[in-house]
Amino acid sequence: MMNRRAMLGAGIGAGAAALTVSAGMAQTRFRDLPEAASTDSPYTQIPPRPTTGIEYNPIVTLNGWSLPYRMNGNVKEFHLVAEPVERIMADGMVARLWGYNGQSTGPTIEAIEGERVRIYVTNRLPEHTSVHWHGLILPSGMDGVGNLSHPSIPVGKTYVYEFDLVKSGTFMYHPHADEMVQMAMGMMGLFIVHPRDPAFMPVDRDFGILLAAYDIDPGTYIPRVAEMTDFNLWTFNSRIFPDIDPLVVSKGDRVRVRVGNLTMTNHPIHMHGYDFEVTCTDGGWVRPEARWPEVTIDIPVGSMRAYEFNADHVGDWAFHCHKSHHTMNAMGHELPTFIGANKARVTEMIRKHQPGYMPMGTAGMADMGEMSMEIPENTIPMMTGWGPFGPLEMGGMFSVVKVREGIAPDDYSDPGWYENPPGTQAWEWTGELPEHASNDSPRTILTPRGGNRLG
Ligand SMILES: [Cu+2]
Repeated sequence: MMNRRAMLGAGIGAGAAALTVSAGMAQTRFRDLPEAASTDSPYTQIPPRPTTGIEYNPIVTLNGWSLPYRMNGNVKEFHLVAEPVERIMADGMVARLWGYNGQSTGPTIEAIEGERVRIYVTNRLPEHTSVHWHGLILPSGMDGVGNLSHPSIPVGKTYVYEFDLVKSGTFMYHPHADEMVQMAMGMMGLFIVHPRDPAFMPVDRDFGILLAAYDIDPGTYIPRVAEMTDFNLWTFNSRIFPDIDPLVVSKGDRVRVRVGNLTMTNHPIHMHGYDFEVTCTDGGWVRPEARWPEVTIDIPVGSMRAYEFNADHVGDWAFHCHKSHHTMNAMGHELPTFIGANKARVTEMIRKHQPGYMPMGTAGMADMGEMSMEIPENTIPMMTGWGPFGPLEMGGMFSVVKVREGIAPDDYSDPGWYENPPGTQAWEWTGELPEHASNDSPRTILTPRGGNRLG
């Protein structure tokens, strides 16, 4: 197990190795494999900031972590282990997946533009694999398409990939061997290359999310790998709401959110409270004159989008996929519609045999968010998770961006729910306007032109 302190230790160790090399002791080159770090924690682990060499702001992988490295001469070395893992998708639900170094999604690989990386990949799966470095520019034989770029990595063997990072940006890694199965089982990770010039596109907070979809029947543990469209678990980094960590931000921060999609459908990722611009794709940085404002970024299949915003608006802002079925957990899609149906008589009849029977869905399905129905073990209700005022009726690809004043630079701990200042929260109409609803608000200076005015 690798806790945050151990991560820091690994980072400091790596820094010390780099220091040794720069002191002219390159003859102490390692000839053994780098240690394969592993974690069983599904919580966000904040990577340490670099202590030597080029400065960069590490990415925070939501409910994930960054792979420790060591310097071997001037080469940055990583050790990825492809293996079966257990992922706690939410409290009360474990998925038996395939991943890397103890987790699915795998750890984020972080390096710097201009560096040479050497990535040892050990295959502990029951079948061959390979690793494709999605979006990176590299020699053909390093591209990781099994039996096209190089022989697939047999069970029990370690292969070495080595290449120069010729550009900075937002990339991914995933198998290109029995791809349908291996990606449906959760094999994927982020690969972030930081700019060599720390003054290029700097941000205060940088979040990383990979979208993954699974089809795990209620009461079971292993994804149905042949499913093409009807998935029932829509995840950020193989984690589902209500147990996806919030994106914690300090007011005034420049924030980047990088989202990659390795599911079988597109995901329109929507963030409330802000407008923003895509600044990077897996093809590279977007020139300023080529950007346009958005509030929802569609992430196509097999693509990455990074967007940025200035965190000027404090509050709790929903952040989610806008496909409403993707903010649900363990959903069956054969549910009949009962809206408007009168179930009184049938309820009476069923209760003779099953006294606890609850008729549902006759006024919509929101009642499912509140009731705790009996569900199979290892299954999370379809909509769950509570906010400060009641159930959120959400699951799946949903989290909250929490913007507050004065959060310390490396603090990502949950600040709790936002308390709306007096007069800034929707209120119940009781027949007259309260005092705070002044008609002399300076905001009304901007009178709309044209129609749409009532009376
Ligand atoms: Cu979606």
